[in-house]
Amino acid sequence: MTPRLAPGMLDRLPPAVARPGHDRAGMVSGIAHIGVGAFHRCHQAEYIDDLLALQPGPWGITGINLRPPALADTLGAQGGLYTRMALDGDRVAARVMGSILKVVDSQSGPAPALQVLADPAIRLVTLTVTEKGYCHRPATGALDHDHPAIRADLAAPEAPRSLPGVLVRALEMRRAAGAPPLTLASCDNIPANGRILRGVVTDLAARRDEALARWIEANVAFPHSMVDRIAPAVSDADRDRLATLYGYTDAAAVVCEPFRHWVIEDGFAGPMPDLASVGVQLVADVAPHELLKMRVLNGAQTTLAALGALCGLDHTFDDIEDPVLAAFVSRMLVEETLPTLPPVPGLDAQAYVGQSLDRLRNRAIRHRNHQIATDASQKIVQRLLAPMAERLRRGQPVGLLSVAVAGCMAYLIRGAWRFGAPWTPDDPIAADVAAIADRLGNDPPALVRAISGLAAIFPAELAQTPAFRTEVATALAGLLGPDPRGYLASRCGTAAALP
Ligand code: CS2
Repeated sequence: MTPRLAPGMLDRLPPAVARPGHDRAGMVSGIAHIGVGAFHRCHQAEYIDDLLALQPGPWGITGINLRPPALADTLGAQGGLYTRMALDGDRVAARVMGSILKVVDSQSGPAPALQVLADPAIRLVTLTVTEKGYCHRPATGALDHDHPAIRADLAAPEAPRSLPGVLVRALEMRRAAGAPPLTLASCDNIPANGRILRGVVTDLAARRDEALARWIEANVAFPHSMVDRIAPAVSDADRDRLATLYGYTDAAAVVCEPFRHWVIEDGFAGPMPDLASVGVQLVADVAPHELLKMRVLNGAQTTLAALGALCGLDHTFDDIEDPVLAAFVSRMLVEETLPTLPPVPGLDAQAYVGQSLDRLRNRAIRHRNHQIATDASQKIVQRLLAPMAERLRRGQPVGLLSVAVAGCMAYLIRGAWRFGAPWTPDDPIAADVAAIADRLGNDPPALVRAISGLAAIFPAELAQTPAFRTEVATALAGLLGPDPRGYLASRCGTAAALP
């Protein structure tokens, strides 16, 4: 039988698999991470593994999941070990990571998570809980007071269900125990993630206890960060490939591209791991880095996912190989997105567009359009709507960004059409859009008016701008028509390139 990855196997790994460069025996955990999904394993946990190899310190990670999946049977059964396969064309760089010391499942109640988070030995909590986890309203960034989990947490603060509720309760416990200051670092791909986290935590705390909110202000840091690495969902084929190549099985394996990047605001509470020594950029202002990444790389991914799905394509690399989609997204980024971006010191923005599109061409990264289109409503705010709003304020054209936004609407509408729905969208506004599409049928101007009236997503300033509504409605009519690809070609001057 093929053996399964376990601590006892570290000395017997095949030479092609790199192993942790540190001794796991004396590891101590000073970091807790909430949301131990593929991204964390490919990103923060790898940087920390590098750090532990370079300089021993109390920075082992305790991984916590507040939502499914359970970790006990995968990472837990492997002593926290897992294999990261960085894929580039035919090349595989496999490495077993040893930075996760233990994992804690807290899906059926907050107690296990609170026990870890309240431990004074924990000095840094990192989080990847997806956009929805913050219980905020994407259009404003503020805590959503009507969110059912937030209401429940205000009614029963000692048994919180939401992420902000769990953090506030943990901070309350730390305060009562006289624990040292703490850094809470959001590593989610949401704009101004540190500010949003600070906002939802302090707002919820203040609603319960003003003194607790003041203690949090004085004792907790919420650095803002930009994180980057493409890490699609792992498939059975990936796990099978690992077993075939290396002769062991790994239920917690992850795959990603070779590229990685982490920029974090230099503002922590108390001692911190020396992240700069492993290539993390510590800066005073993360915003320019974040805007560039979200509007260019993520903007391209969301645009391609929606338009690619409408054109019957499956993966990002299929989309970008299509000359029409590639020409469209590149023109959109260069002509409309780039002029909205503040300069990033030492970086050539045009070259960044080229590098981002090249990353999306990596055929070994099987990132499904439907995966990226999941929760698109939460993502378009920063990826597409924010640059559009800026351009409209300056009186600049938004024809290409409108096509991308219309693509996201068309993705939800086509998924909602009762007969012959090609896919089932997974999005917090999917039910609202389905009700709108049922009521209005194929009437693009009315659809755009109704969908952009969803105030949690579309800022009123944008939704009420006539140029926004007419441009998006024109594009929506084209994309809901019989030939979305032909329509795209007509919008970006590539008709001649059509086969
Ligand atoms: C993707 C991101 O699923 C998505 O929304 O756009 O996960 C993307 O791959 C990462 O942000 C890359 O750093």
